[in-house]
Amino acid sequence: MRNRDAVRRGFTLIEATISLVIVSVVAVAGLGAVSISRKTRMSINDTLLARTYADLVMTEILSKRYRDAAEPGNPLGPDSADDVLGIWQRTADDVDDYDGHTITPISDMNMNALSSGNWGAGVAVTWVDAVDPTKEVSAESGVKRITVGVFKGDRVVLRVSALRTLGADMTRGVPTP
Ligand SMILES: [Ca+2]
Ligand SMILES: [Ca+2]
Repeated sequence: MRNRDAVRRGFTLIEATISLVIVSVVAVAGLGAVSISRKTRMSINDTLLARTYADLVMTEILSKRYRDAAEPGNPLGPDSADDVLGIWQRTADDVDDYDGHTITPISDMNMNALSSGNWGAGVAVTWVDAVDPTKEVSAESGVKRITVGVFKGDRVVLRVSALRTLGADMTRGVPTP
């Protein structure tokens, strides 16, 4: 009888140990799941925020004319009256004035910050083939591809591209130089 009690106590101890191990394994697995879900949530939030920033920057660029009114024959980039130090976004008046610029933090046309300092956007503008816009060309083609890459710190979160045609200025009533 005493022996059976001892055996029972022994089993109970083993059972308790096993269940403690199981509980710890479950707890560790649970912590992993919480941490993955927080990472996933942060990544989704970053993507949504980056999308919003990309839209803001792209909308601003697309509101400008296709090419400079005073110097329509210029290569891509800022023209002589653009790119005034410190207020270049205010003086940019055609889409390719943004080429090569980095906007950090994300700011509106009046250069008011819309994001924290670790967010920014880099812009590239190229001429592309009018029939196949995936092909870059080195001379005026009537179509420009604008690419906005939004980054957080040193990580590019997303890139968006839009096409802008010379013809679009005419349909919008903007005199075409
Ligand atoms: Ca310009
Ligand atoms: Ca320009």
